[in-house]
Amino acid sequence: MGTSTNNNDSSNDIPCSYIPVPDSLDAAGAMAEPRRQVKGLLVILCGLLVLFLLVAFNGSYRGSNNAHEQASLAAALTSIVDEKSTSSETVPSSSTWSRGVSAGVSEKSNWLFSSNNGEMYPWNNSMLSWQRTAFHFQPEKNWMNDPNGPLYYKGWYHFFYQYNPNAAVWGDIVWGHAISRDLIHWQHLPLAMVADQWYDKNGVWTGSATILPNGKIIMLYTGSTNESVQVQNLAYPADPSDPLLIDWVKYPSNPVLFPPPGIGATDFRDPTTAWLTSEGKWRITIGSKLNKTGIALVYDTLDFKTYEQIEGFLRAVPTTGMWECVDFFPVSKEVENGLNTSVNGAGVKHVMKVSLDDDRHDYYSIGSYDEKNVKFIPDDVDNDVGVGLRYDYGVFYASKTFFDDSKRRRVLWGWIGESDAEYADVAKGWASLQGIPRTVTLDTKTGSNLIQWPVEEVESLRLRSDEFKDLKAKPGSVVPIDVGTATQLDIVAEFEIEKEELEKATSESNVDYYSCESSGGAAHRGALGPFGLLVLADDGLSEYTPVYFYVIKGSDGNLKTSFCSDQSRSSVASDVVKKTFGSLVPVLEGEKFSVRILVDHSIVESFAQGGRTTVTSRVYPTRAIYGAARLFFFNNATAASVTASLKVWQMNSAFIRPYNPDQTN
Ligand code: DQQ
Repeated sequence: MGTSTNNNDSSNDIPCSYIPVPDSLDAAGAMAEPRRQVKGLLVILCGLLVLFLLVAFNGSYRGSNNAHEQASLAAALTSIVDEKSTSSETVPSSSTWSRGVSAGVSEKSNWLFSSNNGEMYPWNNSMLSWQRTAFHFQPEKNWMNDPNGPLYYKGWYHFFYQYNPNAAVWGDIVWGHAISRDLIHWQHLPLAMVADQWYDKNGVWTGSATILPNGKIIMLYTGSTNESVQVQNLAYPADPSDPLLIDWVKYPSNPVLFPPPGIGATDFRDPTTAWLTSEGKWRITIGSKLNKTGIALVYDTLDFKTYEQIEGFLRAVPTTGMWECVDFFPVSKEVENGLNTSVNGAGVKHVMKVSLDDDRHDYYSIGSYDEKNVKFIPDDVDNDVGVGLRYDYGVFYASKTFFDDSKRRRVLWGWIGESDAEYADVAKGWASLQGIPRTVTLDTKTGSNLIQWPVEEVESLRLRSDEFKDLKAKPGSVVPIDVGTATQLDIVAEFEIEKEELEKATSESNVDYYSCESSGGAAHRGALGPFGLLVLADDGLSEYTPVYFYVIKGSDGNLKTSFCSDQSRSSVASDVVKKTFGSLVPVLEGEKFSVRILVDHSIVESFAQGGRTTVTSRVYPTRAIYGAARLFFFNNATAASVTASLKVWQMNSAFIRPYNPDQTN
C-alpha cells in the first residue's frame, strides 16, 4: 500500500504516502507532448515579480505585520487573481462517449479534458506522486467510488466500497473491503463481492448493511444484471464468528427485488439500511425517478427475502431527477449521541439525503417521519429533499451514514472524486478517495441544519503544533503563517472583524446574498470580505487555494456570511477543474468566524462554524508541493481589518496497508 514512511520532502520529518508513477508518462500511455503554454509563462513571470517584491521589501518577512509589505502582497494577490479570472479554460463542453451511461448508470469518471481539444499540462512524476493523500482512505491502486455497507462488528470498523480492480477509471465494479480499529488506520482485505452472477454481472453496485437485534448482518446491494437491469440482491457473512467478515455469501434465490411496474430498468438502485416499523417489519427505501421527479420507493420485509412494496413514495420532489444512494436516519433533538436507524419519537428529527445524479451533489433535508403514512415531511419546503441544504458544497458524493454502536455516534462517509483529467488519473494509477469520516448531529442551536465534524480519532495523527494569537491583517493584506511545510495539516482558526467596521458597514445595494460560485472568488473585494486562509500556497503566491468568509450586510440590515473555497489559482495547470464553491453559513450572536481545515496533499476539507457548512476541494498544485507548500492568512476586504488566532498541527500519515494477521491495530 502507498502509506510507507518514505518521505520525499527533506525539510520535515512527516512520513508520507508518495507512490512513484512511471517516469515516462508516454510509456504509461497516458500523455502526449504538452502544448506550449503562454498563460503558464505569464503566471511564472507574475510569480517572479511577487518574489522580487518580497525580497526587495524585506529579506525575511515571516510573521511581519508591516502595512506596506502586506499591501504589496495583497496587490499582487488581487492582480494575479484578476488576470486569471478573465482567462478561460480550454475544456471540452461535452463528450460523445460515456462509460457509465453505456453500463446503465451516469458517468462516474471525470472524463473532462480527455478529448483532443483539451489543453494538457506537462505533469511530471513528482507532481503526480505528491497528489496521493497521506491520511485519507484510498485503495492501493485503481478506481474507487461510493462507500458501501459501512458497519462496526466485533471490534472492527468495516468499510466496503465501489472498486474497479482493473483500472483507474469507473467500470468493472466490485466491492473492495477494508477494516480498521479506529476509522483512520486501515488494512485491506480481499474483495468482498465480485461480479460472478447473472444478476450482478455488469457490476456489484451500491448497498447498505443492517445489523439485526440478534447481531446478524444483512447486506442489500444493487446488481446490474447481464442485461443491465438494476435489481436488488441479498448477501450475508459466510462465517458470522469471523470478526473480519472476509467471506460473503450471495443468497441463492437472488435477486430479491426487480424494478416494479412503471420504473425504468436502469432507475432502481442503492437500497438503504433497514429500519424497524412499530409492527415489527423491516423497511427500506430505494432511489428512483419518474420522468424528472426524484422518488424514494418503500418496501417492507420480514426476512429480507420477500418484500411488499408500499404504495406511494417516502418523498417525491419534481425536477430533481434520479435519486442515487438515498440515506434515511434519525437525529436527536436533545442529546449529542447518534441514534440507531430504527429510533423514532418525540425527541427525534429525521434526515433524508439523496445524491442527485443530475448534478452530482448530496442534498439533505431535516423533517419528520410519519410512520403511519410512510412519508418524510420536511420542516421547511425550501429545504426539501434535493433542493436545499447540502452535506458539502465542494466535491462530495454518494455518501452513506452508519450507526456506530461502540461510540453511540452516527458516522458519515463520502466519496471524494477527482477534479483533474482522466488521463492524469491513469498516469497516477489511482482515482478518488474517501473523506475523513464525519460525525453527524442536529445543530440544536439553529435547529435547521446538521453539524458535521471529523471523527475524533483523526486527532491521534496530530504531531507538533504552532499557535498564533491575534494576528492582524489590514484591508488588502496577506500575512505568512510560519508552520514550515504545509501539505499535511489540521488547522483550527478563528477570525474577528473590527467591531466598528461591522457596525459602520452599509447594506450592499441590491445584494442580499454573496454567491461563492459566481462572485469572482477571493479576488472580488467587499467592505467585509473576503478573509481567511490561503492553503497549499507557494512563497511567491503563484499558486494558492483561498478558504474564506465573505460577510455582507443585507438589505434588511442583517449580516450574512458565506463560506467558500476558491480553486481558480490553486494550480498553474490548465487541465484541472478550478471552480469556486461554498454556501451561506449561520454565524450566531456572540460567535466568531471559525473554521477547521484538514489539508492532505490534493484534498482540502473545510468545516465552518463548528461544521454547519462544509466545503471539500481537490487541488493539484505544481509548485506549492512538498517543502514549498505554505500557509497564509489573508484579508482582501476593502474596509475592515481582521484579527486571526490559529492553531496548526502537522499531521502524521495513517497506516493503510494490506491485512497482516500479526497486526491487531
Ligand atoms: N454508484 C453506483 C451506483 C450508484 C452510483 C455504481 C452513485 O449504485 O447509484 O458504481 O455514484
